[in-house]
Amino acid sequence: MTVEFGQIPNNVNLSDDKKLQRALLEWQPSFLDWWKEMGPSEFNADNIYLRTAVAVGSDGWAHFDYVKMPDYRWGIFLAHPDQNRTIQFGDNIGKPVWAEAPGELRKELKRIIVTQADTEPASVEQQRLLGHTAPSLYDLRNLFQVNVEEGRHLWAMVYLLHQFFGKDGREEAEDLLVRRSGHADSPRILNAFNKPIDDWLAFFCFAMFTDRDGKYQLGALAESGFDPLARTTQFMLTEEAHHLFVGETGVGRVITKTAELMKTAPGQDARRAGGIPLDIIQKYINEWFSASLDLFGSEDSSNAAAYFGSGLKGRFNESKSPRITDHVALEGSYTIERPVGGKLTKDEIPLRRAMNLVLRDAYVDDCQRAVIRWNGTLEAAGHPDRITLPSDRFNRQMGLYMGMAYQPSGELREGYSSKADLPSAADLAYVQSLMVKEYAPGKYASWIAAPNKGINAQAVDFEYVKFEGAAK
Ligand code: BYC
Repeated sequence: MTVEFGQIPNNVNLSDDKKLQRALLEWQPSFLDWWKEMGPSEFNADNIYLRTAVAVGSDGWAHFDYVKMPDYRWGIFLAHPDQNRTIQFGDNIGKPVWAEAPGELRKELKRIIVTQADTEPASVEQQRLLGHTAPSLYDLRNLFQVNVEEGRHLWAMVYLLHQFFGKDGREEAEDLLVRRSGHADSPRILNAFNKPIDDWLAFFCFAMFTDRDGKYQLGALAESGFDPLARTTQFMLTEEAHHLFVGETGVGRVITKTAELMKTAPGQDARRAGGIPLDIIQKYINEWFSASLDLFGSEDSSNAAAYFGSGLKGRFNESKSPRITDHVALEGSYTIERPVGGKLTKDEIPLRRAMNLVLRDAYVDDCQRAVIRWNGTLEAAGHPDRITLPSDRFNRQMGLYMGMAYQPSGELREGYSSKADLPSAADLAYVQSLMVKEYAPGKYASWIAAPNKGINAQAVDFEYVKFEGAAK
């Protein structure tokens, strides 16, 4: 059931909980100030065709209407409780799930929630200026949908901090609005969220690869023995699917257009027909895939073992996948390739210590599926070129291969710098030169194909944004 409390739609009985009400009402103005300062610049007066969650059921979570972004109702929704739910993995397997944060796990839980929470406003900050160069109204609307939902996900995490972590939680919630993406003194916690996203190809790669880390991290937290976290992240995942769609189809539409332009452009050079050449697309993929692998943490991690052992963070689909049969994971091992003296040496580590890697493997398979689909487009267009994912050793800033000279092929080459296979200043400048806004309904910029279908069964030339304000 959904209950309105002021402007905060929720299914957490907010109207009965005076203390929580007070805390959230104190935080709300700071959030709105942050949104106005750091959210999409200059579009706050425009009417955007947005999906708003007004309840968790199938009839309520996808309500579409024109909304001005500052009026978006950032609600707090948890998936329905399962009264008989027990912990599904680790040392506490079979015990009832926790309705409160257990004292001995409080520090770790808070750290996981703060890390998750921090990514949500960070991504909005990274994408702040993109609206000015949107390749279509359809894409502009999708950007804003992603932005407001990241805002809602921040609310979801802030609810957990306020409700279960007392004064510490309230302080952390304030700090979430103080750190800034890319700030020299007060940056966001995880590296990928401090990288600039200055053009739409970077945005699509971010939504494809970095948001997809979100899917897997949220999926692992949806298994948590801390029930409020599990239920919060379960509902976040329903919204996350659209973000991944925006990323995967966004990169796909760029490739489709490039393949089309290569057919007619002189020398098959998409650039000469206003498109983005495949080698630049590949470099963007190299950049965002490798940065997103870093988000899984170290391949060999005592933190990951502790989170799994205590029941805080499981594997993706831990309780649902028929392929996972051992939920204690004290006996298995995982063979990693450790770089020793310039060579890769096989090393068996206890399975629990490899939980970041197990989660990452599922992620990489998912990314590979999208790459196969993109390559299908190239094949159908008769082009021999193919997109590939770089090796997991390429361009790493975290873990076993951090700072080493591995090429995208996975080979080590002395003197090699990953810069050679990342977008150069000239590549970035070229892509930037294509970033010109296209705000006429049904029109798409030169470098991207129109989508196959519109949003919520609307046409691709639907007026997804009605301009009222300065941005027009
Ligand atoms: N950058 O044992 P280790 C999303 C730190 S995306 C900087 O290797 P652990 C979204 C780590 O904190 C999903 N520092 O890693 C997407 C630790 O520090 P301490 C976000 C890093 O702890 C798009 C040290 O290195 N959610 O939702 O097993 C748009 C060694 O740690 C990084 C989560 O991440 C890094 N990349 O795993 C919007 C879930 N990686 O303890 C939203 C919550 C590690 O030495 N987070 N470090 O000070 C976690 O579960 C874990 O903290 C991590 C790291 C998976 C991130």
